[in-house]
Amino acid sequence: DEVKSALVQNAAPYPLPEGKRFQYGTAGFRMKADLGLDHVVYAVGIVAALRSKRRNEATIGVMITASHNPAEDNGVKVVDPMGDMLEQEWEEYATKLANTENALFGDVYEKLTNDLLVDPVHQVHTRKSRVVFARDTRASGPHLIKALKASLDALHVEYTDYGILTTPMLHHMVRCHNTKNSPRPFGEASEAGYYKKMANAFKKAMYGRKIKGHLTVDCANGVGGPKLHDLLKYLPNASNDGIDIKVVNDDVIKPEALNYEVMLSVACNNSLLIIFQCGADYVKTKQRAPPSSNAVPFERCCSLDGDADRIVYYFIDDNKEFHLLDGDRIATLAANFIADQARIAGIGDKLKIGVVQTAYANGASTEYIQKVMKLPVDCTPTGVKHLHHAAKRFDIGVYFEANGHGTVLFNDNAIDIIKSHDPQSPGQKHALESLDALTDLINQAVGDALSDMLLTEVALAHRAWSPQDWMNTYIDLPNKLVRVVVPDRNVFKAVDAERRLESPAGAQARIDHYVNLTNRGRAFARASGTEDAVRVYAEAHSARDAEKLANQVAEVVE
Ligand code: NG1
Ligand code: ZN
Repeated sequence: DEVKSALVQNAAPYPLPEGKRFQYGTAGFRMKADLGLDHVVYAVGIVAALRSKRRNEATIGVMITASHNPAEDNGVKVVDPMGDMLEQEWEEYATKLANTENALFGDVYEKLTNDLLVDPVHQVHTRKSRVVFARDTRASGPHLIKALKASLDALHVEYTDYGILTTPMLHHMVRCHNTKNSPRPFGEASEAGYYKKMANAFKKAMYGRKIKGHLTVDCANGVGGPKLHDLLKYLPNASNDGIDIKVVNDDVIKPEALNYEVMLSVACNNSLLIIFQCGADYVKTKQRAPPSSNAVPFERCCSLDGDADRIVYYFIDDNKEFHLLDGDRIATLAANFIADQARIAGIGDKLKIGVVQTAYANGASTEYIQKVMKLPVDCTPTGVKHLHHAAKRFDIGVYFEANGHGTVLFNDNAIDIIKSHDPQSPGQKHALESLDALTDLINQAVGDALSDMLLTEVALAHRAWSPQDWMNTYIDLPNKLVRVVVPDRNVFKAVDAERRLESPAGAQARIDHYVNLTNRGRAFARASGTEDAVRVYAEAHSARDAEKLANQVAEVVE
């Protein structure tokens, strides 16, 4: 019929490259942008349209980004109605469509329609699918958006193009659209709506407290830069009891600077361009500040990644030594603050508060949460969809990956208790109002660097903590992460939240052997979900032992 032939026709400029196999992974599809990603994006338009129909015309999101990866890369992922990641079962349909030749798009679409939308509720031709989409600042973005629109047009999808957004802002828009008429609307589905919601919540959550000194934010020369500048227009500034933010690495005019900083060095009449990396991924993996950073000792600094869904904090001490406050630290700070407010508000015993981590969380953070904060900890496989899912099992679930991707989820029970509890004192009232503001300040759809940054600032201000005070809560175990290139990473099958290898046979026993010989040793190996490699993590009481253990485990998998 008409739709089938339009699907084939509109695909013409976006052929399936020969000899490539695409797979929807932890972060959707991600690759060099000019190696056929436009074909993949075209296919993802079809997935989004089908998904919208399947969910009774709910609005589905499509985000074009490759986060912290190089500027030549790009990627695409689908956002489900509540702003979470595409349901796992559908990753397979996305993979199937992405590997479909243009001539067969009509047939595969028809087959998926018959398989997925058979019941009469999903009247394929009478009701429209709804999709919203956005992209980051990468140069390949506009061309990919064109490919996306081409398939959406073929299917007569009703869509909104949000232009350039951070990934979490797009998730926010999706959830706003789908909760418009619900008892708990998420907010206004516009950029201004997003900033206003966050700024108002920030003012309320601060409760007149002051933030000491200023915060330097490295935006990785990505989309977070312009969006943070916009957000600042809504936030009270330093002269107004607000927040004093210094924005660095906010150049999006040169898209090739994404995740990099370019410095001009002039010496002996020669000028030289020096290129360094920046952003959250660099800071976390290299354990050092971006080279251009000129922060003074004990000044708060943070880095976002290329699409502003990850954040890590750091500072240098008076010996210029670097100290990282990563996702584990943000999780403990947030959980501690929220649990405290709940106790002060008199609702602590009514709420089940917990923290969700992955095996990459530093063992010292896990011990601190369990033994000092006395909160339960859950461990899930890598990838935020697993953490997000597990966090829903708590009334208030705090989840973060060590690399700085995470958020806090409040379930209906928690929100009802916060909103309906009758305060018995001004102290209880303040704490309840702070908690209520946090439910808006925190982007509960997905991990959001801008939102997590304000949450961190609020928590530090309430405690009157310097970054050093925050650092002093526990001492990280020395650790080492190595990437091992292997002939076939698919032979590595991990179990028990990826903490143990089930195959190849015998590998785990050898890892256990080395771990048992190490003081406070813990180590694991797993196949990466985003790169063609195996990752080895090891920690121990000393840096030397952690390194040694990592090398021993790397030898086991090599
Ligand atoms: P892989 O490549 O599966 O280890 C990486 C990160 C994850 C997550 C995903 C998605 C580490 C060790 N792994 O996954 O935490 O962020 O990318 O982007 O940092
Ligand atoms: Zn990212």
